[in-house]
Amino acid sequence: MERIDTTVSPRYAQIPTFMRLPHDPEPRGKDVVVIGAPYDGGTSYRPGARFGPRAIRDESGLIHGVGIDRGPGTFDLIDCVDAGDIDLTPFNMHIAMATAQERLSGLLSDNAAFLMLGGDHSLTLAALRAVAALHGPVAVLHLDAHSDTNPAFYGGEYHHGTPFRHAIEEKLVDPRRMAQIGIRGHNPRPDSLDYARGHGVRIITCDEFCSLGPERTGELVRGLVGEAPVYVSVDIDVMDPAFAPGTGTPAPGGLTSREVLALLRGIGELRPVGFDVMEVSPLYDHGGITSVLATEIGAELLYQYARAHSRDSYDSRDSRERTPS
Ligand SMILES: [Mn+2]
Repeated sequence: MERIDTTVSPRYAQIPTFMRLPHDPEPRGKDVVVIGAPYDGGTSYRPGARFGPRAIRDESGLIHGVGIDRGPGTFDLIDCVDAGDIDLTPFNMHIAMATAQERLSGLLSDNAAFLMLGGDHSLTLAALRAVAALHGPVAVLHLDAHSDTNPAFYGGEYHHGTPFRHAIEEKLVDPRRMAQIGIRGHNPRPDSLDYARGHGVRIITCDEFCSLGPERTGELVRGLVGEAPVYVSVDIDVMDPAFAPGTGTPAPGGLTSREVLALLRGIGELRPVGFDVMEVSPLYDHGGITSVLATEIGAELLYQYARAHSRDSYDSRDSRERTPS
């Protein structure tokens, strides 16, 4: 199966898969499988993230996967497909989480990695359970306005503000190799960040990020993560609502899309083993700004995976192309 050829079919035509990748519900031997997780049963405020994967796919026809001055395109380097969506019940979170974990584990037994398109952030716990079963406790690069290490709310132990607390408790992640970037705004309690910091998580608040800049933040992350397998989780609300209004819990004063994309460009120096882009709620979007950005982030993550995992071939190809013959 091939990607839809954009020189033949206009980018707004055909049934939308992510970046016009082939639809393959039973992928085998792929580098990265894109998988939608339409679910918002864990949201605490604005709903609508269940419509995220569709909106992201809709906008993603725009993206070629070949960046300016970047050498080969993403899909010249790695083999990717869109496996469609996980069928998650909207009525029972425990069933939904188990379904997500089973599907993601299944993908990892036959393929190297996945890119999950959310869906609310509660599902990242299911993703980390699947990833840790294969790789052991992973390093984490978590971009978010919120630390998502809250306690239970309204009697609910699992919701979109808790996945990383459970991940630490279940030893799915190594908190000393975990960076949370972009944290800001309002928290339920003055001590809301104590849990993460107390476990050794490096919180780089939005203010700290702005004084460090993406490059020095990237160095800091590289020092923290090293060669460990790293899971990258992007909550779209890490961006300022000016860039990403379509989300469940917007927090003004956030990062710009340029800053986030610049930061993500360092992932190719790490050893990424899985990705997600979460919390896109098209109901609150305007002109598709948030979905377009989520698309761009997903495309960047795939490219960085290609860079990280085909470093030798990439570097040789790249230098060959630059050498005048
Ligand atoms: Mn989050």
